[in-house]
Amino acid sequence: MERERTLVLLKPDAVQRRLVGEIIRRIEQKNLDIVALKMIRIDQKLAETHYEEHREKPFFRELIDFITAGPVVALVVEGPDAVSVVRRMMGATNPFQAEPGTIRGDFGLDLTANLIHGSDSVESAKIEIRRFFQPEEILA
Ligand code: D4T
Repeated sequence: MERERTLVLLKPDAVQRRLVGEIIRRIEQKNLDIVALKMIRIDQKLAETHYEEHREKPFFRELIDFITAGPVVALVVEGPDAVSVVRRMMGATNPFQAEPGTIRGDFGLDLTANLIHGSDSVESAKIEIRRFFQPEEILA
């Protein structure tokens, strides 16, 4: 398995619902490495860049309002096949379809407030990690 890095965001609903510890516990329990971590506020500009691919979707405004509404916890997670391992731990985007045992399956009931973001490919992970972290914020 290739060692990969992926960007994880614990969205404002995860912070508000005090699920940060639970979600980080699952990442650690899986034996993935956390190589960077910080709590930030996503501003309008960063939110629109991050969700650029959804600009024309009907839910774009709602998504931007949601992700900028409160602090998020950003992490860089590393390990074998980390991108797809984290995606599988997250569960389906739609929490009604997310399997029990996944983060969204266990804790989510809302399509927009779906607790967690994880990069969807190694290429987008590289771009997203650069978007959220300075190189010196990430463990060598
Ligand atoms: P993110 O990007 O936040 O990790 O989510 P996913 O990768 O799992 O899902 P996505 O890019 O398809 O959707 C981005 C974001 O938009 C929200 N959303 C999605 C929404 O509010 N309404 C909708 O109808 C859809 C499809 C949820 C995640």
